[in-house]
Amino acid sequence: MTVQQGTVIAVRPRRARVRADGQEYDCELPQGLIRGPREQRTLLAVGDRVRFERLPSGGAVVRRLLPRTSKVSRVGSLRPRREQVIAANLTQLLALQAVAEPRFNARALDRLLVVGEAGNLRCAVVLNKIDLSGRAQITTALTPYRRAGYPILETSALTGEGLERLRGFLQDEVSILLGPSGVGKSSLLNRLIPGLTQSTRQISRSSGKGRHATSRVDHLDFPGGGVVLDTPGLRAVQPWTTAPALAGCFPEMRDHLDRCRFPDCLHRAEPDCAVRGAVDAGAVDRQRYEAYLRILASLLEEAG
Ligand SMILES: Nc1nc2c(ncn2[C@@H]2O[C@H](COP(=O)(O)OP(=O)(O)O)[C@@H](O)[C@H]2O)c(=O)[nH]1
Ligand SMILES: [Mg+2]
Ligand SMILES: [Zn+2]
Repeated sequence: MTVQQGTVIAVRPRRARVRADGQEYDCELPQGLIRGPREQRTLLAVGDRVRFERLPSGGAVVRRLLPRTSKVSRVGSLRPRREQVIAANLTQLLALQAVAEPRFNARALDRLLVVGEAGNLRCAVVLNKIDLSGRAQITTALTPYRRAGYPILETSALTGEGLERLRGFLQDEVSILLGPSGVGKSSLLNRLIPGLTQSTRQISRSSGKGRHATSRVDHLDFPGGGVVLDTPGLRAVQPWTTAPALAGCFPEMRDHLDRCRFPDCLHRAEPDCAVRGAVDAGAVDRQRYEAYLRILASLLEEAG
């Protein structure tokens, strides 16, 4: 029996594909890593590091999940409220939006950035489809994010503009690409990774929403070093965090948090709130503060 350490590169209901020393193993999971007799869902996520054992029979079994350094985590769709880890041990999250097709969605972007911050990831924004008309307007709409300190990468998978900067961003990092279906995640990766043929889909004209061309997290080696995870479109993401921790997920608010009068201030209507002071003084964008309030309300409601 040999016990080895490896990285999960794909998950299925009761199994995980684990890579170790350039080899891949199809592993069974112990009961402790499967949630619920009904759901039969693995508690492992792509990127997880595990200890696994190769059996004399030729099979393999995961024995232990090793601690995560970071994660991309949301509230699962099933009740009761539970954490759904989408990926683990990443260095950065790239939140994608498009100039159009699908329409720019600031609220989706706000939530994805909170997911990244809550999961201990460096975050950046990618604005794709800059070849389409309306670019200037969306670039302006991204000003609050730029001011919050997020790098903004503007790209076109169609013309190739901005791809070298994106390549530099992905090089030697472990990144996840998140954003609504149809913004061009797979198209960008197809251009950056030679030989890659991730399926891409035309956006259906009627709904304006991209169809789900991918249904899982794809673990892709980046040429020259690094890993990129391609994902299907995530719509209404509820970040896995708590109301008191939420303000810490807005980098531009962090510096002000210890100056509120009340240590448990949620920065709504409390007197002497330093965050609201910073909003009034223009140091924190009002739009981002409103995003904070919206997500806070949804967290409080669901905890309710
Ligand atoms: N005009 C334009 N179309 C793009 C661009 N990137 C992707 N597309 C198109 O948008 C559609 C969705 O792309 P896809 O890569 O599947 O998006 P994903 O769902 O985020 O992976 C496809 O029809 C692509 O050809 C771009 O930069 N400009
Ligand atoms: Mg895709
Ligand atoms: Zn406050």
